[in-house]
Amino acid sequence: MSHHHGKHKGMHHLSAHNHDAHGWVEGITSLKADDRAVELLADEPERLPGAMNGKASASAAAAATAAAAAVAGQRAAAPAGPAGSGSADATLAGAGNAAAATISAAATPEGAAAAPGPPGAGAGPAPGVVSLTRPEDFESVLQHALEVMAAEIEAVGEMVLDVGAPMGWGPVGLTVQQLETCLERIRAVVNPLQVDATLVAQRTVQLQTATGPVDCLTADVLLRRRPTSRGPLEVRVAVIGNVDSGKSTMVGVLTRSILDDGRGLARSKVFKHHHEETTGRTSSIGQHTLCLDSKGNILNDNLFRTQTCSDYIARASKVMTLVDLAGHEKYFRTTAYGLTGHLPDYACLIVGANMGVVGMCKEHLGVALALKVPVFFVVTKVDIAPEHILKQTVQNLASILKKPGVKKKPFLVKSQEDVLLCARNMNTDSLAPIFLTSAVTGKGLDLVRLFYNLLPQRHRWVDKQRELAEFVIDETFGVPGVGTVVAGTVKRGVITPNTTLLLGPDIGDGSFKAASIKSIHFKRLPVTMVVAGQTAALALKKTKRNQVRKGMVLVDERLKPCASWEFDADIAILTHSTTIQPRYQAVIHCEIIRQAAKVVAMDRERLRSGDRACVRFRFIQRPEYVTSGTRFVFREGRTKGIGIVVGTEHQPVERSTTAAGGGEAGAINRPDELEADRERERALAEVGAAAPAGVSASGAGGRRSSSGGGAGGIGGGGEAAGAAPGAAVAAVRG
Ligand SMILES: Nc1nc2c(ncn2[C@@H]2O[C@H](COP(=O)(O)OP(=O)(O)O)[C@@H](O)[C@H]2O)c(=O)[nH]1
Ligand SMILES: [Mg+2]
Repeated sequence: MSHHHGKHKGMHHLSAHNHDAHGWVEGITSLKADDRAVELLADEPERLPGAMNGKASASAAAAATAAAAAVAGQRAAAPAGPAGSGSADATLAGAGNAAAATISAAATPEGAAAAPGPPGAGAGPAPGVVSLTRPEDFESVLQHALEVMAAEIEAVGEMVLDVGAPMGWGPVGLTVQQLETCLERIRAVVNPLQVDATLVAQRTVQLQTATGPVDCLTADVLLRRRPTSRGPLEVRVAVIGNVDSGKSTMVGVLTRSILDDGRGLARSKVFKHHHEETTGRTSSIGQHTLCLDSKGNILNDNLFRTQTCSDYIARASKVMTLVDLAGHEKYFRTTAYGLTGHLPDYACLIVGANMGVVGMCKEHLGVALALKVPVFFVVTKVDIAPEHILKQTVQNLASILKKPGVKKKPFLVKSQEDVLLCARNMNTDSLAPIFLTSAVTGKGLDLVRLFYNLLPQRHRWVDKQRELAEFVIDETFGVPGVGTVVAGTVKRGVITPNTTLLLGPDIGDGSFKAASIKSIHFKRLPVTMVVAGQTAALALKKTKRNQVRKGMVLVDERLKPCASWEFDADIAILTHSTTIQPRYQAVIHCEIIRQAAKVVAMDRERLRSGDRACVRFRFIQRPEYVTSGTRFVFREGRTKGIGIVVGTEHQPVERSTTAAGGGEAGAINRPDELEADRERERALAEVGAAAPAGVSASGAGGRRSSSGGGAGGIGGGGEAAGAAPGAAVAAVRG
């Protein structure tokens, strides 16, 4: 790593061309390690257990993190010589050594505790010493691993097993015969579950044991379910980057199995049909599909067309939806929407090797980081970039990624082995894989394809599938002969035809009304069910087109949905051009919601760059369906910030139950009360001081209040707020 601390001329050269108009990357990269905002960026409320390995999940997660840290740590030196390619400098044994060295620094406390320590190594370094599974334990270790695997594959539908590796799956230290046994037994277990097991890679590694080095075998085995009635697994990737960096071209070459000519050939293939496809629609976003079968084959060939892809979908076990921001990437709202609207699993930042990290590239990266969408990087056009420029581009990227507010490990992907490691650890969001490619010569595309193939879903949707249904609408159409169709993403639960859900908030009064599902399409293929994690188009019975809009939801009535005028959020400010105080107003970009809101209460008096606080926002135009745990970004002029919803007026943050009782909470779902609430809002705007009880800091005409006592803890609560987000605001409302 030490290589990188030197100054790179290239950075200065490239930053001269930077115009990250809104300064998202600057906002994040200028944070200091001890700024409170960093915590919000680093929070991981939905951290996955180590889903892709067969070990008990805690240690699998620890192992995954450790392995990522290890290899990334070791390979962090790679960007120093990116162009001078592929000297296989990182042997797996070497990675193992680095693992031991980095675990203590990088792993979380419980991770470190769970990591299997080599016997006799104690706390001391003894790097890379592993203990092999004893022959008499082989059967029981294998049997246990198979049981864990069977449960997991049933649940999630896809896994990549790291067979025989020290922190991987099953017995460690395999002979040829033992590996053969493992593979046979795996197949025997998964076959009845309608799952295929495919050997992706196999290699000999030298493991250091207490008695000396031993050559052993390891293998990466892809398990993937054959097509079922639940439809394919879907993984969504937002393709982001500066205009002309090669985004549409990359989507074209990947989904059509073609090469580009450097003059827009691949892009035109994607566009030509895309245009027909979207006739009558006003979508600024193009969705393209990469279909994968249960054996890991890519089904897309040069006959693939997005608008007639249903036969490909029917054969697919997994589909990657590539969301291309099309020609509108210069609008912030498109960027924000592209990165939250369809709940993307990952973002793929395309960087033109010859152009570097410039223009909207930085803004897109910043917003992805702010929303905590894990990013991987495809540096393209290496065919036309001089070597020193390519080097600068990669170095510049690497230096951004290592800043305190970002803290990602840049990892130059050079081999199949690297791809496997990155795919396995991508959902931990600590690794930043970088691919070097050309859409014209095809360089690096095989690795990118393999990576897409193996990328797991980021969220453990199987858990969400057990919850009550929630469908987020992002587009609406009137289809002749069918009626009103809404397109969007299943966020929770399972949806089948003929179920009735509540549709809302109503455009007029914020209410929820019954709507029943007539039929369901998954990517143009009629299906009998869609599940959490999939996008879908739902035809609604007896619902008029003008009753639906983007931003509404369909939810199970047992959830008793309410539209919220107000929500509490844990926020952080990224830029210092302004201070934020009550009555501050900003546009909130939260999944499909885009609306101005203003701060009506906060737990400290003012906020500057790098600060964190808990605030209550209030929408200006209409109430929205907002749920806790959702991340958002907000912006007003040059001020920008990030946040996470922690409660609404109906479901205030924890510990607020006593404080928030009273008349206001929970009352807003009735139309008359909505109107009353609007009245209150108008009155408030006019008088400018008559704040409702408990939000006194928002009064006083927006000037900084010396309110002290009257604020009931608003001013002084700053320190406590970080520890108990939202508590202060809730208390204030009492
Ligand atoms: N030489 C070369 N040209 C490329 C490559 N990738 C894209 N291009 C060209 O770059 C131009 C812009 O690409 P496009 O995909 O439209 O960029 P977008 O605006 O990011 O979607 C097109 O003329 C492409 O043919 C590449 O790897 N090598
Ligand atoms: Mg484009």
